[in-house]
Amino acid sequence: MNLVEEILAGNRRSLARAITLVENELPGKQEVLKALFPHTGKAYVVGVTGSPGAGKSSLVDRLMAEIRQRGLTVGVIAVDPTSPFSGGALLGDRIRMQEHALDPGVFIRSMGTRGSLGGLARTTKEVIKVLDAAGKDVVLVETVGVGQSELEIMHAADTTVVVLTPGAGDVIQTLKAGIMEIADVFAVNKADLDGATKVVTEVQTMLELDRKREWVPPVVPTVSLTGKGVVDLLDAIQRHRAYLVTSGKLSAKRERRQGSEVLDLVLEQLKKMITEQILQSGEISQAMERVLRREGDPYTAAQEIIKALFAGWQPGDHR
Ligand SMILES: Nc1nc2c(ncn2[C@@H]2O[C@H](COP(=O)(O)OP(=O)(O)OP(=O)(O)O)[C@@H](O)[C@H]2O)c(=O)[nH]1
Ligand SMILES: [Mg+2]
Repeated sequence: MNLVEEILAGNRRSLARAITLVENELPGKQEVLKALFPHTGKAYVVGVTGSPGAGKSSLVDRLMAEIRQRGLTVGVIAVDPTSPFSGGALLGDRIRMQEHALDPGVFIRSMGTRGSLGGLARTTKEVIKVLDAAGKDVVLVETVGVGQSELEIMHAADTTVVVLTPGAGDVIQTLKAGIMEIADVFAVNKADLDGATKVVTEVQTMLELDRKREWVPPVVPTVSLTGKGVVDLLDAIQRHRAYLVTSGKLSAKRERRQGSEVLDLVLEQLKKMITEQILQSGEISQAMERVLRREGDPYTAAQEIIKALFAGWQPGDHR
């Protein structure tokens, strides 16, 4: 059996190997992704995001257990853009993995940055597909909601859970970070602490101001330390899923996602091809020299380069 067949047959070691392949851009990555693609599209993807320390990991742990209780299998991707490690090297997640090592219905993977953040978003989407093809019913993706790249990761989710806490100014911070708009469900975690009820009311009030919403995100208090509210949280996620399915929005969302994936691949490929051609063209290095000698400006140089590039452009010339 080859790697792809082993993954489809439920082999965990092969699944882990394929993810490493994808994450580290190793040879054969594209072949594996191509062969797995026809088997994707079944998993439900739930993104969990929020400020650092909001309790995302512990909440994901609880959700995972509850999903298993309901007889479904689950894959977890913990994205940590601050970590240079990957492949499950994060300590906390290694402990998690040990706890669930005997449960074949669970697969957990941590991902850190390797190269650019833009790359991390793409790799995460690819790993989601691998878990999807491997037959996981639900894929949970945890990421700190701080930057553009994390927002982009959340675009891969069918349902996005934004985790807030009674911590000072958390709602304002989240608003500023632009992750309030992407929430389909709010979890107000650490509801055992003072001020949780106030946060729930704050968010509900804010949501009421925006009456155009067809789907009003539920606001669910949770305590991930004890598991309180986690059943309600998963119910809220299920309700959102049902809403997406019955309104036809799920397939629309996924179609859009698929389209932009193809476009992204085209642009990425084009960028490589054009860069190659620019570097090969002698005219272009002359233009750059002129800029270096202050005989020409970068703007004119760029225009000249584009002109030269497309003058010699032969569609179909490449691969
Ligand atoms: N009081 C209280 N503390 C909690 C709760 N959930 C998590 N914590 C604590 O909050 C801290 C952060 O929890 P994590 O689950 O690691 O939070 P996180 O959002 O994944 O953190 P990062 O991944 O570092 O951003 C830990 O010390 C937890 O013990 C809760 O429901 N109540
Ligand atoms: Mg975490």
